[in-house]
Amino acid sequence: MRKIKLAVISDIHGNSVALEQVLLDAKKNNVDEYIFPGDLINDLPFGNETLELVKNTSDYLIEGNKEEYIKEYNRAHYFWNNLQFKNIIFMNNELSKENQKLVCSLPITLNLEFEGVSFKIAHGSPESVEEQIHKKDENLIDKYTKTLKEDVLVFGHTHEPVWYKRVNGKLIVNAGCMGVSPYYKSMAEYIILHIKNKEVEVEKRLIPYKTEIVREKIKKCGILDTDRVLMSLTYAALTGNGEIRHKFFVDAKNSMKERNHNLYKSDAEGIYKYFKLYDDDIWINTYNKYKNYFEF
Ligand SMILES: [Mn+2]
Repeated sequence: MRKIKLAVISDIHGNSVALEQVLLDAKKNNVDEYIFPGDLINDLPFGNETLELVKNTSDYLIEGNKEEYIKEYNRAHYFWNNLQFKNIIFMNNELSKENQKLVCSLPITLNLEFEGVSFKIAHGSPESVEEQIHKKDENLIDKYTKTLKEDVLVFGHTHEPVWYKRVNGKLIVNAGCMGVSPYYKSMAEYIILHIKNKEVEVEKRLIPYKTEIVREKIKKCGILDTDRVLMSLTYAALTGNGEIRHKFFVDAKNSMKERNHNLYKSDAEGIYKYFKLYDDDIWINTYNKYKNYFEF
């Protein structure tokens, strides 16, 4: 049987600058097939560039929660006034008609087979784009490996560094976060799966790229006129300043608790059900508190 290499590139989040370097690295490594398990676009505003690269590379694409937000915005039956939604609305308006159509028609999961090994590809979990399976979630890992029909489950979404385990006779792989990982500085993470004789080996790859280019593109594209907060938080993550981003969210969450508001609207459906929503004044006040540490 032939040896085959699969690149899995998850959670790009619009970081076309990092994606270019990752694709070059995969090409150098003679990768045969590419799989993109969702969150292709949002939070960085380079969605069209990202989707052009992705479309020209592979047909194995699924949606993440970020694509689901664009879909929901186009269904248009919620209020979209919160500052946190500015980023989604900006991206929706920037997307070409063709890319918007693509984003709104992506499948939720994919079943693939290579050289006799079967794969289930999901964003969050096989049941939901929003569910998170962390490395420590033994019960969830047990549940999904027990019910899995395929040999391998591949997903992302949690933005943890890459991890994988063999449980209940299955291989479960979190492919990490290529575009906005808070665990590295100016580095993009992805994996290459090596398949030979029905065995799968996981290789983590960490690829350097220039965050200064990302910074200049953010300044140029117009997003800062509508959203400085999420851009500052995102840029902090990819430049190794995850600590300040973490402090921001701890503070904002505490402020919400003090007001006795829930971050989720438990009686709502769609985006309001699973989007962590902070009151606008808390969002802005917390940003102002840490402004000196942020890039934008
Ligand atoms: Mn996600």
